[in-house]
Amino acid sequence: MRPIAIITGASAGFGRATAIALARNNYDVVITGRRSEKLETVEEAIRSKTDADVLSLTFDIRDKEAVKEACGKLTGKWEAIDVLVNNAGLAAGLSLIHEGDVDDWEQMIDTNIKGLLYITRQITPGMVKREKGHIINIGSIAGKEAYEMGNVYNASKFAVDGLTQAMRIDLVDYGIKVTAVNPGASETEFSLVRFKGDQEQADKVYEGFTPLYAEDIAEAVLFAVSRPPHVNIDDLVIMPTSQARSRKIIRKKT
Ligand code: NDP
Ligand code: 8X3
Repeated sequence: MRPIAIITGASAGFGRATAIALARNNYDVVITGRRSEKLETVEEAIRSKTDADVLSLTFDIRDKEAVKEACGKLTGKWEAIDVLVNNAGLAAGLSLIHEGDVDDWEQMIDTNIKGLLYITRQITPGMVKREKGHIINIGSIAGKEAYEMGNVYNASKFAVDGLTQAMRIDLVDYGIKVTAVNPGASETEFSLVRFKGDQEQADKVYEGFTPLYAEDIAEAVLFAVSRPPHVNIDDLVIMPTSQARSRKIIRKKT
């Protein structure tokens, strides 16, 4: 039987690339997100390129009841989840702390922290029962060091770092692996979302250097899940070569 992975936020970016990479490497995949039309394109890509079985679940990860209801659909062959990739997340805005938008703050906290917890709470009891499983939390360099105007996004990713450490401790008795993958600047829909659809502002983030791409992070997830049973990758920080710190990026003048 093929192992099963559930990837949150698989309609774009890292999640999409990770779902495709896992499907190419013998996993059947459950893909989640809010945009069903985007999930359909990921389903098509997986079906056309691999033999994997794929199940799309459309829900907002901030909605506790919706998460519960969606996970209730994981029956039959989909019940025994081997890998949970907690990836759904976002940054909303970039403002000094005294100028921040409280709605943006709530969106980040509700998605990056509470959403991650809601789905983890649904999926981990089965892993504990089976004494088998692997949780990959997508953190960030923003969860390792704060940067100017990062404040609440930083805090949400520091929380992911803390939760990863806590999950590792709580789940080690049950043979469950827990890994954090913490990327630096990566060109996905991330900046377009952060700047609320302002493409020009989003493009500026990646100007003059080569950022990471979604496939780079998918490969890291694949590496972590393909280690032998006695090896757990606890914490990976992956940066573009030109980025040494959050705000130390070498850019070529154009
Ligand atoms: P994208 O914007 O490309 O993808 C984000 C994914 O999260 C989408 O599939 C989106 O799906 C999903 N998502 C967002 N909000 C919700 C929600 N409320 N409910 C369900 N799904 C949601 O960004 P990335 O791929 O770059 O981001 C993935 C993760 O990586 C995030 O946690 C981000 O913080 C982190 N990260 C990103 C970095 C970067 O530079 N790009 C660097 C370090 C970490 P939909 O809109 O369909 O709901
Ligand atoms: C995304 C990377 O540096 O834009 O987590 O916060 S950064």
